[in-house]
Amino acid sequence: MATRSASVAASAWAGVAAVALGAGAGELVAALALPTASPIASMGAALIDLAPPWAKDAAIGLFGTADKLALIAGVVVVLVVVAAIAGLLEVRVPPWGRVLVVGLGLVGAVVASTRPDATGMAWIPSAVAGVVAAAALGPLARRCARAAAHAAPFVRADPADGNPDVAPAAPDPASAERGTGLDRRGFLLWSGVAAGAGVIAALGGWALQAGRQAASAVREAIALPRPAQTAAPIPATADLGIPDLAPVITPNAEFYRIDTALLVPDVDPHAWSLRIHGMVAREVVITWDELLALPLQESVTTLACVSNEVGGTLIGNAVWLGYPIRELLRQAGPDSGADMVLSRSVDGFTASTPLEALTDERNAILAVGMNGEPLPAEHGFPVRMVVPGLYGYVSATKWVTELQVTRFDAARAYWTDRGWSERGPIKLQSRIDVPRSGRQISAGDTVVAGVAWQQHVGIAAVEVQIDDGEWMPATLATAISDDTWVQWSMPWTATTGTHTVRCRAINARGQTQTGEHAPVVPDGATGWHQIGVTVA
Ligand SMILES: Nc1nc2c(c(=O)[nH]1)N[C@H]1C(S)=C(S)[C@@H](COP(=O)(O)O)O[C@H]1N2
Ligand SMILES: [Mo]
Repeated sequence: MATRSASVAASAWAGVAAVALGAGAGELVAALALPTASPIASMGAALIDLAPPWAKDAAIGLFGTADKLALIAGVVVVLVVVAAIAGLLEVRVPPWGRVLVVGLGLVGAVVASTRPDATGMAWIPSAVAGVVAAAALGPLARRCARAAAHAAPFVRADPADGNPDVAPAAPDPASAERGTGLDRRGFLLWSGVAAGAGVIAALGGWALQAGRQAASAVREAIALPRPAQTAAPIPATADLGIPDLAPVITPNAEFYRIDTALLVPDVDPHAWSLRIHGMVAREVVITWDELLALPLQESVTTLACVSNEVGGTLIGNAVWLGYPIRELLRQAGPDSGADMVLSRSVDGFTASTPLEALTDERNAILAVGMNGEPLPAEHGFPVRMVVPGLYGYVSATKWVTELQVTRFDAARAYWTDRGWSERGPIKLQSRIDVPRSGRQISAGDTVVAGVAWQQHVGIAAVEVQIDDGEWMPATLATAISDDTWVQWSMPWTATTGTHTVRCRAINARGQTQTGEHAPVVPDGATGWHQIGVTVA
């Protein structure tokens, strides 16, 4: 009798330990990669939405400001109950416990991916939770069953063994004790490890999230100073307003993101400083407050990634607020022998920028603002570099903390050590956005449109070719400046059938974009963007 009831508690505990491990794994995955998809938090949020108003009021009345915590606790209690049931099922009628646990993960996945702020991958943490819990539940339940079996008053015969001497033998109380003790201890050990790891993972994930929220609160509290020098207003004619055509200014939320940071660096601006050193007459150190006190300038610069394939989307255009790097370098006084600045970020990434690009007349800046707000964390908060005319990997260091004035023959940057060119001037490129590649359109009057760029050189014209016809001139929108991309469009009377549409740009120096294909490695792709269109 005693063993029976002990095994009810033990089976339930097996379920709780397995689900704790799974939930912890799910919370950690969410914290690391998908911050809005925490399985427990999304279930809690869904409960709030489902709860009738009186229940919400009652909960707030009961728990006061701790209502969020109470909600999480409520979800945890429900999880513990379901987990205990899963444990009982798995010990007695496998695999039903695992089925229940996987079902629980599925419910979590559905809830997380139907939250208003859900991303396409929001189901992953809950799926991970369900799979990990199920994988742990199987072995834990078997150990639990074994411990209970050995604790039974008679040693059962192994049917495959069939040794007549063993089966009916009276139990040796000492050995039964020993077996029970070992099995029980093994079960307790493994279930304890599972539950402990789960709790630690969940708490670690939550701590990480809390830290990140604190960082974003710091960012939100920042009021950037007004620019001492504003950018010229963006001409209304810079954006053709064509649906599906990339807007001339890329909203921050849509701006491409490329970096080597597994976790977005969390930099406290008040602890931040930038040090300019190396081949200089005197070191310069500037703090956040000192930087913000300088006369900041607005500039519009298009940023592009060297890994952008022909027709790719690793490019964006923003209004930046920052201070000219030129001025800071002047204070430091570079040696005449220096020809490169190695910028370093808080996470160790480095970029090699020609000294000239940082000292000539262009808008090479230490940026603090992007499209009217402090830099988003993933775009380099609190300070990054923006340099017109160079690919990001040799110029656009995010979370920048150091500028080392040096020489190309004396130092190498992060990507240079990995097969990429030490210099990365932007290549002349153009892209077709409309019609979307592979999209079917209807015959008749339509429009072909896209963007073209070669920052700090400028675009003079764009031409379009339908099938193997003549190259025809597109109309350019008003360029914001030579440092930005420019939209273009061309009317097209589309005839039924399938067509190939190509584009190429001509830069302000009169050079035509080459049709010769080059891969992105080592210094940027070339070739004409071409799309297939079906006209019905
Ligand atoms: N610290 C740091 N800065 C970095 C990188 C990086 O990996 N780490 N990547 C660079 C590259 S390759 C590009 S294309 C741009 C991209 O900037 P974005 O993510 O703001 O679009 O950042 C640059 N700055
Ligand atoms: Mo890049």
